[in-house]
Amino acid sequence: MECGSDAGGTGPSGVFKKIALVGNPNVGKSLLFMRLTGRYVTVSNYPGTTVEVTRGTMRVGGEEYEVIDTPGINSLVPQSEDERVTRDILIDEKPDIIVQVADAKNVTRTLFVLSQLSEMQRPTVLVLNLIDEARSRGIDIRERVISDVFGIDVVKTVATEGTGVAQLTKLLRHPHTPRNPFQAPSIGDGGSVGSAPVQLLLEWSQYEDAGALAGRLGLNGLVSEALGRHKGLGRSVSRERMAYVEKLAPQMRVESAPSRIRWAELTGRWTREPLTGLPILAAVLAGMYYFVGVLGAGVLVDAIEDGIFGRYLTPLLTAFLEKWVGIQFLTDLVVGKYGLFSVGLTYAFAIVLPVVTTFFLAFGLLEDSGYLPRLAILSDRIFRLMGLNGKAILPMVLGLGCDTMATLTTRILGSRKERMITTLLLALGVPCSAQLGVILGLLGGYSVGALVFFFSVILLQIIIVGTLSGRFLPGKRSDFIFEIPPIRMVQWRNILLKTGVRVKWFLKEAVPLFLAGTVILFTLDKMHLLSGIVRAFEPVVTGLLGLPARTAEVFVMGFLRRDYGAAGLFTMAESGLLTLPQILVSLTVLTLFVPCIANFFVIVKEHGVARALLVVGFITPYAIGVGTVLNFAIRRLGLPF
Ligand SMILES: Nc1nc2c(ncn2[C@@H]2O[C@H](COP(=O)(O)OP(=O)(O)OP(=O)(O)O)[C@@H](O)[C@H]2O)c(=O)[nH]1
Ligand SMILES: [Mg+2]
Repeated sequence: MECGSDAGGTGPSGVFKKIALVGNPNVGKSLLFMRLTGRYVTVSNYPGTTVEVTRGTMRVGGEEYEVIDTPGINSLVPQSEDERVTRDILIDEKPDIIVQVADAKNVTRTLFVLSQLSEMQRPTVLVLNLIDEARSRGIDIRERVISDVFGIDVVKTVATEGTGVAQLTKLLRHPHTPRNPFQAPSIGDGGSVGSAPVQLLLEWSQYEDAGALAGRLGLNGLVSEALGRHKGLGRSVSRERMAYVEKLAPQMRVESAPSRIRWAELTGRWTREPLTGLPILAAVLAGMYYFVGVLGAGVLVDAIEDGIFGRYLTPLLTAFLEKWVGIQFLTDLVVGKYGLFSVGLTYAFAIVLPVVTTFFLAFGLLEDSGYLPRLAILSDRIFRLMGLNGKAILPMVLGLGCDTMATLTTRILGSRKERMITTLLLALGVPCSAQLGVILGLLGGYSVGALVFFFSVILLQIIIVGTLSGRFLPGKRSDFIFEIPPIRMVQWRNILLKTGVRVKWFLKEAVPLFLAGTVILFTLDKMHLLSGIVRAFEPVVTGLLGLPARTAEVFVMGFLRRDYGAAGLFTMAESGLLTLPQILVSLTVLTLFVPCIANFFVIVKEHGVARALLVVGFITPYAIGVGTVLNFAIRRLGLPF
């Protein structure tokens, strides 16, 4: 369901001791998790890759441990849903060892989290990762000083190369409980109740019931009393902690001149300035189009669909069934008009598979280079119109990979309103990888003008619905705080691995639904119900949308999965059943149309049944409305290209 993510594994039995990997976003926690446990998790170059917990196991000194990979945090005081997950693991699962993974380039952020973690009083090891990047920027960390101040072991690693991982495993045998050197001046000594994290509890009390949190930590009444005494000091404690850390950081870092010109930094800057950023964006989109639309949906689909399937597999299978089996019903079921092989498997393997494979390869490259989050800065102004901020671009762009996964990623957004709007816009207007590939292939075959026209119509809907919901939905916009990752040399191994996992997920997820859809169509057709359904939809499909009545079948397919519907349109267009205006209208309706089943269930999981039904209840008539307007507009005014 989660589109190639690794979430949902039950993990070990819970009898093992636990190690939690915790730290700032995008510092290499998941990569380190893979190195330690051998279990696959998604690794990408942007904050918010991990929004759910994954568990694996590793051996430390002959003993088995459960290792937990957590979402990144900027602070132990959560500002979004994913940060809360991590904080709650620390409170409720009381890990036996905390491994803080940190970005060696950013000592201040590292120390801020470390100073909060040290109040939890669990054995802790600090991993300074990304040492290679720190070195090339001339930053050296005096790990001995950190080790002395906090009383814990510190190890330097380069997770991409595995450097330092063996050393870390060794240190895990005897981890030390940190000392907490930070005393908030506004509380002074009066706040200390043994080793209880009173300061941290006060910080939490700004947003939550600190008494309840203390209870979950198993702390006694003395703590509640201390909290009562210092009520309202949470904000001062946070401020003082920051000031403390900022004073401490320079003692722990030595900076020299960077070792070489940072081309990556320059490119990174160019991608963010509108003057250079927009042409770069156009180039990226064109590259995507050639790779996915022309190579994937054109060359590869032709080779597989017409070549392998059309010339060899289908005729061979048909001949075999006719000659050796000789049961007409069976022949129809396998290779007929709604045959499991001729439609279900052909759509999946000959049309959608080449498209998703090329898409995921290209997308992996964009993810790991660090390009995607840069779009956040370019688009901040537009998103502000919609009651969001640029941070929302990340789930929106990830939706191009898979709307289901992207809906989960909305957890990185700061407010409930932002999550709801983004979820709605994802379900409404963001075509997922398979569908997008088919669209590129289909429209690209006509002209670039057709593509630009189509995406303008869709973007316009996103902006209209986004702006209206931004204005009328209750709630607020959160601040735009978003760490933009550096442009990085990509690791091809990671991209290939990620693509492999995603393609496998696609096959597991989509093929059964493609087959089920085909069986439904086959049965309806055999029972002579299909023509009835097509007729029932005729007023809408033919009357309002100006499409051939048979397109109703495609929309029925689209209910199951939008890419299944898109593949249906693709074959209809191939057989010359649709004109260009009809292709544009049908693709628009299908794109705006109901989210796929998996996406629907994730919306239910994240926002409840009522809101999920509301989303669908709004989107379906809206999609038909836009299709209708488009149909009449094109008829009246013609196409603008
Ligand atoms: N150069 C270099 N890149 C690294 C290193 N460790 C991780 N990376 C890259 O950093 C990026 C982030 O890695 P992840 O493992 O996804 O980071 P994370 O901490 O799990 O991120 P979130 O789940 O978003 O909090 C990826 O592009 C990695 O390839 C390292 O030591 N050196
Ligand atoms: Mg991660």
